[in-house]
Amino acid sequence: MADVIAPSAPLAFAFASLTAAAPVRYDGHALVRVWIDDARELAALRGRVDEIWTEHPGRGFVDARVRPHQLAALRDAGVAFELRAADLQAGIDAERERLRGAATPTASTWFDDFRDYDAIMAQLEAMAAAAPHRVSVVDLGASLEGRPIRGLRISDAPPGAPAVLYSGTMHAREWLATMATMCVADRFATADDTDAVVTDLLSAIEIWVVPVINPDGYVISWTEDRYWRKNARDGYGVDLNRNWDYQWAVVGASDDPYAEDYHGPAPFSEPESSALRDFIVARPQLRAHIDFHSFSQLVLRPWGYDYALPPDEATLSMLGQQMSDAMWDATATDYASIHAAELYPAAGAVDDWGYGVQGLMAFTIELRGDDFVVPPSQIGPACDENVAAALQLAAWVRQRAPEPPPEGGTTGDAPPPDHGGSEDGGPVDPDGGSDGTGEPSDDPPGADATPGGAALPPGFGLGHAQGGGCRSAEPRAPAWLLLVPWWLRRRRRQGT
Ligand code: 0X9
Ligand code: ZN
Repeated sequence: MADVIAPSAPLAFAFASLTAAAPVRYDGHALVRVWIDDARELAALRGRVDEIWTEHPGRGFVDARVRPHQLAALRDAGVAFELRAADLQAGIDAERERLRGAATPTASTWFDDFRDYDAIMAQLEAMAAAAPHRVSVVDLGASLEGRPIRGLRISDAPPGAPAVLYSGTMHAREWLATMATMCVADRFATADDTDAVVTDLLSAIEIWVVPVINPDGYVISWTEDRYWRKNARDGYGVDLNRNWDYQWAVVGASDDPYAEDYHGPAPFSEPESSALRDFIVARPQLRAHIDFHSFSQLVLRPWGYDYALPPDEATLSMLGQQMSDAMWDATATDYASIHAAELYPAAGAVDDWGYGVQGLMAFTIELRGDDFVVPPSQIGPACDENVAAALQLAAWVRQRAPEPPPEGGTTGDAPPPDHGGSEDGGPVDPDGGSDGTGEPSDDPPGADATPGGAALPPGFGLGHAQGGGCRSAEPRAPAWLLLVPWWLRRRRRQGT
């Protein structure tokens, strides 16, 4: 997986959340990097490790967490590996110690380190209080344990203007993704008149940000088990990114409640996924979505449940590559733009539902890093590159939005609520057709669609191959230009 799943792993996790007193420990658990040549080798490795954390399409390195006896067994079996971390608990302890000693953050130090659920909720309130004309708090509902799932609307445009959604923390332990989502909110919420790019975006479109979709899981990862991934369902948890009602459970998801990719008893069985679904359905003005995860440095686009090309492949691949290019321009960090299924086929994720049912240009971005525990020095660059991606996608929505009324003019009617980013976007049949026959749709959602349903072999690398062509298709604002005003303001705030 970015974090994939050994079926044997999660008993420790289940036990952990039932016994809230002592946090789960990972003493002697190691992080190993193993070179994999093919799917057969990957399957063999799965049986030898506790949990695979990163996977890449085709040949390449796989990072896995192993228990002490598994490390010894790998050595005995002559498996060649690189020991990346000998004791994961040491990293967890150091992080906990650092966070315990941290001073209460101020406005200028808020992004200097990771923040817990309460701090994030308070920061959302603070952002709204600081710019009430532009920023408002929205409640999507409550988690299983009753915590609010909260977000922001950031816009100067009339309600119902074309909109983009940025979300994070579907998976609890992916703290860098939480912070990057907050950075996106901060970039939009704190823009002043000198920030022409964001000011223009906000004049015409709505920005919605939901940084913590899985509040209970996030709290568990702070208090009980640093590597908790799922929600808090009955001590074992449901993987919220396998719980969406599009090709639910067909592949890459487990029916074992103790598996890390447990899909739940039914689609939308969980209040957290249902809350985000209801939020999206109630806002037909949404055109595009990024769900932030970590880690593997990837821009993933539909489909994730199958290697078939989506009807809007041309648009999705162009946008994915534009975001990848913007990220490279921001920090010289390479995020490969690929189909989600190329990482590994997995169904029931929010991106496939967002695109397949709602017609959104829906992406999953897997952030940088080689562990879920990363030094806080990673927050700045992760923010820079992901804010660049977020602005890139927003610019695409902006290009299709009606011009805002002139200063002092009437606001006019809200734009018509059509679905999706592409002009005639709409629901896509799970089988690739709109008539239930399983045939490719005659009437695909995207104006620039390629034929749907063409099966591709795994690891075909289309994202890379097609990427260059996108640049000429749609001009892209240079990422460094987009980041300049923010960087200037940040320096001002920090007094440097
Ligand atoms: O497996 C996931 O849910 C995501 N990776 S993670 O390591 N953060 O868990 C990737 C989801 C990609 N989208 C689809 N497969 N549809
Ligand atoms: Zn994730």
